[in-house]
Amino acid sequence: LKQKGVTIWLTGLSASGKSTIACALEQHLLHQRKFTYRLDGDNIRFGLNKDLGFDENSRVENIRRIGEVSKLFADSSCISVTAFISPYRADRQVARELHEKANLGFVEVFIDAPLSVVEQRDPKGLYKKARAGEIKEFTGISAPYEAPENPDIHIRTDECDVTQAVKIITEYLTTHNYI
Ligand code: GGZ
Repeated sequence: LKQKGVTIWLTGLSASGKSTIACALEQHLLHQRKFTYRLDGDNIRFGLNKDLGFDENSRVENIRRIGEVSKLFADSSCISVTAFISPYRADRQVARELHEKANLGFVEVFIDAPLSVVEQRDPKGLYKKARAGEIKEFTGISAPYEAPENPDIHIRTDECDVTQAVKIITEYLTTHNYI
């Protein structure tokens, strides 16, 4: 394999566009014959992490395990793409250090959309429920989101579409010799 292992770590609020961009990025890379695997709520929170909820300790443990699993995929020379809110800066830093200690790439991508915009989108009605107090500790409403201060890539999804987002990420991967 010519491929170098790397994790593309997407972070951002619920409904910011992480999953949509992760899916499109995965498709794009697979079409380029790059060995790629996507980790998201569907294959992690319903499987490995189904014992975890959304209180602070659970989120820390959620992200710790995802950091470890994404590292294993990267170690197998895969491009692993993760799409989790990952609200705490320190936890994202732990995931980065895990990769860097193993000489694997780690690219933090801030999927940025203002709270007003994601609340407007509200595709699953979760923000509405959070405002009504029906969901406790909801990120952005009643639980913190610590935005990256120095992300490797910053994508504003209220200003660019999915195709542009994929292009920004793949150009970064090319420039940094990951693909
Ligand atoms: C945030 C929640 C919550 C709470 C359920 N806070 O938009 P979604 O629905 O499909 O994605 C959100 C997902 C967040 O899970 P993560 O594993 O990415 O979170 S973290 O990294 O913080 O551990 C949302 C849904 O789960 N969801 N309750 N209280 N999002």
